[in-house]
Amino acid sequence: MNKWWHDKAAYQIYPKSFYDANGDGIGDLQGIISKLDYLEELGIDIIWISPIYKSPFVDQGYDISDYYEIAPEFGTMEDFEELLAQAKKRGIYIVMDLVINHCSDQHEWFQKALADPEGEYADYFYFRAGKNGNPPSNYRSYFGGSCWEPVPGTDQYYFHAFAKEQPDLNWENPKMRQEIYDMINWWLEKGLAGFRIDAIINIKKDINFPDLEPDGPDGLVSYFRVVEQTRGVGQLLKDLKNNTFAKYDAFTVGEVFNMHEEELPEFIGEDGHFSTIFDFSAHCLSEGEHGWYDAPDIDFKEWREAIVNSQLEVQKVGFKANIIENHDEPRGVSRFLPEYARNEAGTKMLGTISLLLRGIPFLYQGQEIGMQNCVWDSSEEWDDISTKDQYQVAKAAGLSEKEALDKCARLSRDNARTPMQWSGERCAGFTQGTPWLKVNPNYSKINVEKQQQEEDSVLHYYKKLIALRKSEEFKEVFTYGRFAPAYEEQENIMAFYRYLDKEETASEESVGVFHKRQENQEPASSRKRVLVAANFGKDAAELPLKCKVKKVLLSNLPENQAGETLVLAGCGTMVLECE
Ligand code: TEU
Ligand code: CA
Repeated sequence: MNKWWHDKAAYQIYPKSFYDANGDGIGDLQGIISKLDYLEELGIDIIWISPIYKSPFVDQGYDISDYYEIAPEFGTMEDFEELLAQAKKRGIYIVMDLVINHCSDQHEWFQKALADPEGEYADYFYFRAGKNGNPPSNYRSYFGGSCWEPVPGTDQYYFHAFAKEQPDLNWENPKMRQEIYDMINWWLEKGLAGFRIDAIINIKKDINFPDLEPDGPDGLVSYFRVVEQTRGVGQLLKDLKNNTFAKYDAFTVGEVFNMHEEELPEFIGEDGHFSTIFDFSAHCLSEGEHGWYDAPDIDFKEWREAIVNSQLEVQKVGFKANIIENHDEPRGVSRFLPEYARNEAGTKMLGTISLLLRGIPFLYQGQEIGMQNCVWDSSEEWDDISTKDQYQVAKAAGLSEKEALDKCARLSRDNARTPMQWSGERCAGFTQGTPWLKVNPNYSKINVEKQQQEEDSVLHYYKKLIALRKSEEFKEVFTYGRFAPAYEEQENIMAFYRYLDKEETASEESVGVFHKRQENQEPASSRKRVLVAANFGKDAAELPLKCKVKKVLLSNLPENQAGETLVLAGCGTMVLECE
């Protein structure tokens, strides 16, 4: 069945770094409101805003101390309601971040739990006695150290998968669940379109917390491994959906890592737990065995294969949300493009692939101008809790300070969190005050104002790309059209067809009738067919054309040509309508 969000383009805002309207160095809600016209012009339909709830900001708002309050750093509830109304006027939907695996240790529930370990709020969390002076189990939290934090003056510990200031909520407790459901419904009543759901796979625990085989010299095992072995999250997710999202036809996008692949239909099928989940298959390629310090660089062929495989699997079932980057990931241009391609042409090429894949495109703030990783001169410049931990891990593994800095700079979450580059003015026009995080020094070259003036800028290209995807003529093929990889035998080419079969109606296609794996299938009887091709190589490539070109829909370089053959300049990309 077709859904209202299938053909939408989404944009993630990291509020702290988007735009500071009052000069305190921190982005805010009024800042977002003042940029709505910009987003509308870009062609954005859905905005996901990273957490804006009250928080001590140990993990930049992913540690919520009051789910019903707006953080004063960002503004007031009135500002938020104004944002909703202003967005609505422009036909833009607002999606908030839902962080319900854990809350802040400053949340009233946790404070009450600490004050009365026998009381009802203790059961909102996981408190357990230690084992012979050790924590209850040997799990390493995502941000380093044990998952168990001792409660002073007792033999008890509490569980946290992330920072110790982010105690995990006990999802086995129906009372706790009901409080969360009430909160979600309260926000949906306000007129939210839905939620991006944080770290949700973690909510299911094996409440016996068995020790597992250690995977590091600290004698601990990554919590990632623990989650892999945990079953039964589905029941919790069903309950969550039925009590909340389902009643509002809300759009939900799950942040789901290490799901069991066979569960994909349960997650995003017709009646799935979520509308969609992010596709992290390319991002997972740079997972290090022990941390960021031993993380491999991206290899083009592996990257292509990861995306192709994911597309082929997902289209049998539903839609994933496609991203190049987000607030936890380095900038895509610096990560997925070879060095020679980290320029305007390469940036456009990467954007073309990402936005025309089958799925819901999510842009991250600054992606539309091709923002890149920052140059970090010292570890002191970092704010992010995860980066700081990874830096320590790297040094503990024997890397020098310089080596550890370089390794962590590649993957630091702060790369995506540097302030949005609005102009060539002081602090990239982000703030009149002192920005809370370093501004990327390349802002004089890469900024919105400059790109608005240049006709063939990355920004204008992104506008065209989104407009093409949403155009009356091509909306159907880009939304519901099948994906079939092309030119996989070519060294440096990432290419695919999107096509609509003659017999099928769009709605049949959307429910996932693609049972067979369509490897390199040349669509013979399509009623609409588009070829998207990109040359990630340095030199030009000439490819045989297997279809007759009806129209060039997009091209990033004047040297690209589509005639008898397809000629793509180095970092060239073209979008062609085929006969
Ligand atoms: O991220 C969940 C997640 O799995 C991350 O730990 C990811 O692996 C990590 O960022 C890599 O360094 C979500 C949020 O997106 C993230 O910003 C939060 O820090 C985290 O949850 C805790 O809420
Ligand atoms: Ca501000």
